[in-house]
Amino acid sequence: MYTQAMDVPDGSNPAASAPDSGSPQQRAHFDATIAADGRIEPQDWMPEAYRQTLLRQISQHANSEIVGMLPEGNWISRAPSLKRKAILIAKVQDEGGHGLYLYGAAETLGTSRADMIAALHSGRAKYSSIFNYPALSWADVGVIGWLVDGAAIMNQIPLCRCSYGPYARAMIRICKEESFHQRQGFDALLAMMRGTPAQQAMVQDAVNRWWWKCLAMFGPPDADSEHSAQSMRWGIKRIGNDELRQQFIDATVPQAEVLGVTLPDPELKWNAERSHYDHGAIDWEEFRSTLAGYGPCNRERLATRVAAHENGRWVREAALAHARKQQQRNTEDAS
Ligand code: FAQ
Repeated sequence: MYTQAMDVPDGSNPAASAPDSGSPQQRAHFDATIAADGRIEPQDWMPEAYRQTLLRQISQHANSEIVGMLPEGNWISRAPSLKRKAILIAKVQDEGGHGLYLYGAAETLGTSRADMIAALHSGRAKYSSIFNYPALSWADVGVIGWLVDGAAIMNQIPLCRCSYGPYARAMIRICKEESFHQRQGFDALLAMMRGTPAQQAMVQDAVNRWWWKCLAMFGPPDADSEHSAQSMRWGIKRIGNDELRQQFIDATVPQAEVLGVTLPDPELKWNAERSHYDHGAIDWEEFRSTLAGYGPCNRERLATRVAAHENGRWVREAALAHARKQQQRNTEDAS
């Protein structure tokens, strides 16, 4: 179990219970820590808006990890070989683990995992737009690894330097695992691209369907990004949405060339003056509509998640009953 080495007892986080009531010394300590690029820890005083921003982002991130298990999870029983199946099972389990580390990090801000899960299931909390699209073929599983995990890593590496210690530490471990995820996706696609024309066509079709959605994962353009400027001042986000998107495009084009696939953007071309690839316009209307609940799989994803939670209720209850018995026995033995 990932822990945050907190020295505040069970959920009674002083930062959460005393919003913005910080003394001048506490405020000065917070400002100085941020200015010196230090880390804020759960027991430190923090402004309420900082705490809320972190809670929002970390819980959305945790939700994305566990909803992100679903498109690939659908393919475990249909993986084309034992080796690919074993790799996919490990990857999907990793995503569940990432959810746990992140819910753990968010809990240090004074909320509970049960509340965050309830917010996700009721539709009050967001998760990444990317998981509202279907994984139609085995090539989609490879593309999710190569492009979705590739975009996730690009976004998450700077979060390893987030000013909030528990989030930064969780991200270090997550990024190591995401790197394996990205490589396995690329490897699966490479095998298909060295295969038959039908397999190659399957990969190209998957790339065509996922490319633009992956670019939207980085969030709206900086000019429309509600939270970026303040999050950057607080050292929560280190790099803006547009710059990360550009870094992802620049890193991915040469990989697409190695694979032998065409990225579905006729305007994609190297700009020597900028030392970056120029690219076409992203359909932000489609992005907003997906966020509003009208993507192709929004309903299905939430329904599956809620059903999984309900079906697992007896396991949670049994585990709690076992823990209670264990505790009782320990108390009896001690007395
Ligand atoms: N989807 O002002 P900004 C993964 C929302 S993990 C949905 O720019 P911010 C691993 C945003 O929340 C993928 N909503 O917001 C994996 C805000 O709404 P709010 C997840 C989005 O927070 C791989 C509003 O728009 N990664 O893939 C999206 O400063 C394979 C305004 O936006 C993370 O969560 C979106 N794409 O920047 C698992 C990384 N973009 O809250 C399984 C951590 C924006 O006001 C398989 N998060 N919104 O209602 C972040 O870095 C940031 O939160 C951003 C958004 C960059 C996502």
